[in-house]
Amino acid sequence: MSYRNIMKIESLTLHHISMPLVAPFETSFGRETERECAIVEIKSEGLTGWGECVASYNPGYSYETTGTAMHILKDFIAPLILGKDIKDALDFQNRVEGIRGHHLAKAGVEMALWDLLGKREGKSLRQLFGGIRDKVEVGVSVGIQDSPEKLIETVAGFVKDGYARVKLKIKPGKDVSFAGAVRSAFPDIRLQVDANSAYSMNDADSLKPLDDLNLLLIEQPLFEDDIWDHHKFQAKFNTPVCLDESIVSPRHARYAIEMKACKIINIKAGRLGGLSQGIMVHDLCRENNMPVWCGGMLETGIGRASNLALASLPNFILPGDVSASDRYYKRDITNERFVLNSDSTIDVPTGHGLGVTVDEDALKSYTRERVGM
Ligand code: OSB
Ligand code: MG
Repeated sequence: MSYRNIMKIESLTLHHISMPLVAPFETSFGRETERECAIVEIKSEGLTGWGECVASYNPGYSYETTGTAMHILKDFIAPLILGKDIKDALDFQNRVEGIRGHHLAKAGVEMALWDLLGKREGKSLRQLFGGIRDKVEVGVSVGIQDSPEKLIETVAGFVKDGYARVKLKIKPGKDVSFAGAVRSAFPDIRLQVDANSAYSMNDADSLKPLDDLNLLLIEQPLFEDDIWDHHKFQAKFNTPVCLDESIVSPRHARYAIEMKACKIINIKAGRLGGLSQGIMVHDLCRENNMPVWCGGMLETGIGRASNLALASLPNFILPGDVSASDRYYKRDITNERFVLNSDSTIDVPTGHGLGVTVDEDALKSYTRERVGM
């Protein structure tokens, strides 16, 4: 990581946007047809940095929502950085340390600061992070469908598109039989499931048949704030447990490693409070021989660019939930669109900073509220 430059923060603009998804996305906590987020725009010495706060309209994945994030960004984070000289991501983290939680809000600003840093230094985020890959392996996260037949049909479409790894969202009643049907239809595909905290330890026995489906991992079966029961769950399963929601800081990653609560961690910079924290979790897992992969939050081209840069680090061993732009949006807010290569990879951006430019007309057309400071 680079911690050299000083940036005078001259203005901060928040764009609360809502974008139609190409298809509804259903998880154990709800169904989305529109994706909301807050885009952060920071101006400093003639440059503009962009960031994406991935909080969505409802508190289903995280307690944060786009609404709470707008509030925390405007009333608490902005005053700590406006008109100030910010050295780097860690300097920013120190300044916002007194704000408890609200990691998604913090991460949106940290991303914009990285974009500015890269633009100032003439380097890509990948270069600033020390990433080793120019393209990263990716998969697709498939929402819950009405029937196993519909799920197989949806998965078949993505396999045809070239995705070599598929993640199935599961919930009670749509788990073992749905995943089993996909496994039978696609015996060789790399397959994994994500429960988004829909179960408790009482369900472990009924989920046990998942162990026979040759899955890469079972993601976040239990409560979003739990680590200990995941240890007990992991002890019952041969399939690696992967934690998403439960790992909200490098400290929590250490707890999970020490408690043997999982064998894999899904890294999302938003959930952890910023890209710097994502890199720390990556480094900690690497030292402990625990593979990681890059999670997704249905990002726009801005967040997608940052995920690709992060996933270029060496211990991102499993394919990420970073699919091509056309899997999410007909019209994105970046001029650049990300496409799937024939080997199920996506190229890591090479331009300065995030390496993407914003389509201001598209941004405006999706904006519900704009707050300039
Ligand atoms: O748990 O990984 C998750 C989307 C929203 C909230 C939580 C999750 C997800 C995904 C989508 O799985 C991954 C993607 O961006 O394609
Ligand atoms: Mg998840």
